[in-house]
Amino acid sequence: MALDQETLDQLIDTVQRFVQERLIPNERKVEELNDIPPDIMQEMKDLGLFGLTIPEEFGGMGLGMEEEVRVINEIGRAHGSFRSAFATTIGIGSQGIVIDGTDEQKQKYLPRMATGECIGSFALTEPDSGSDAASLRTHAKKDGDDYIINGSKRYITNATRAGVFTVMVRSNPDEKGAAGITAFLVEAGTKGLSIAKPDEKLGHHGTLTSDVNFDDVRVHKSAIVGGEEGMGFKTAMKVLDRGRLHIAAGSCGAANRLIDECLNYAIDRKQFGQPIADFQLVQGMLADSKTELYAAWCMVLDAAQRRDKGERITVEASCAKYYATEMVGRVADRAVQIFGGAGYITDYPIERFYRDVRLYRLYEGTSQIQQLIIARDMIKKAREKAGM
Ligand code: COS
Repeated sequence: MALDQETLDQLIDTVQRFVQERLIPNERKVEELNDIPPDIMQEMKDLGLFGLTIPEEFGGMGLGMEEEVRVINEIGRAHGSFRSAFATTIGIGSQGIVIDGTDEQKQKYLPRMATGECIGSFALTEPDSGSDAASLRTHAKKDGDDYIINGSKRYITNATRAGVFTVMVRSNPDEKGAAGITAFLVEAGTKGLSIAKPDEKLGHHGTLTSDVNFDDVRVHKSAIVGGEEGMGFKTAMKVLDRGRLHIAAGSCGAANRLIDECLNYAIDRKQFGQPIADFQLVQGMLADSKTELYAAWCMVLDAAQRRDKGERITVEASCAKYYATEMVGRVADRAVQIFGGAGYITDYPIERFYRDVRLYRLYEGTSQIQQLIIARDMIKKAREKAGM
């Protein structure tokens, strides 16, 4: 734990108030603008949200995993795009540098990331490489002390806002798998780097994702994360271990909000002469949502605590992400059911959550990729045990 209990409680309390007083009242504005209102973006920076996980020596709060999931659980109550605006900077866009970066890279980027001045973005996915991340084709050719990068990345969150991208690139054309991949830090504005117009999406309006194209982009070898070629895939996977728990925590936050919305509505709404909360079929839905949320949150906390103890939590992060993101999908579906027609119109936040939480089962590894990671590890261990 980076913070003592009292300081953590104060942080959670501040975030809760910020969510209630600033983020939730501005949710509709995010939908209207398809962007985060500039004053809210500034307030998120002032609160230190862009530095939550950046080590203290570089100006951040240096939160451990448990502390991070507790904060993200609160932020997750609001429109998902508020979280997403700073999530790449505290997560997949900075953690490669935090975990594997050189001292020089940490000094160069982390202090500006912690203040939100430099937004971090993570570029792994490509038009022909999604779940099979190790098959990526964006490539780098060595030219003296430089590398020249060519290729294209897809669905890159915060690309238009980014100051620096962690880009996974094939630096060894003879090595078709994970071992040929190197992570480079490429700054926005570098000649040859272009960002396409943001994608139009089912949900998460206000989160801007785009293609990022590399056309003879020249970077110095000092831009290699950690300075060593061929380590990029492992860096990406380590970053995703943490990122998947973050998404699981955000899913729990969204489920918490949905359940509160359902309770308020069910107590208020009367049919057949009584509040619908008094009908057992509605109670069944409320109870199922509460139970599944409790299970997901226990998984998230356990995995986070294990990571803070130094355990490798690849499997636990996948279990938590898989369960929590599927759980919030079911909770959102029940919420639409409890709200009835009101759950389908934009006057209430339910239809938006229903669309937004669908994304959680896709990014940072689909549910099927999580299943694959979990089962592969089970089978490997069973074979080892059997001496096979
Ligand atoms: N931490 C550290 N190292 C890891 C790791 C982790 N979590 N996961 C894998 N590695 C290492 C492996 O140990 C292996 O190293 P060795 O070759 O030294 O043994 C190497 O990385 C390759 O791993 P693996 O063989 O498991 O790679 P696969 O190509 O089979 O792919 C999956 C593994 C499917 C898990 C990976 O491609 C994946 O996560 N896909 C989904 C991608 C994703 O989440 N995309 C979302 C985009 S980001 S929003």
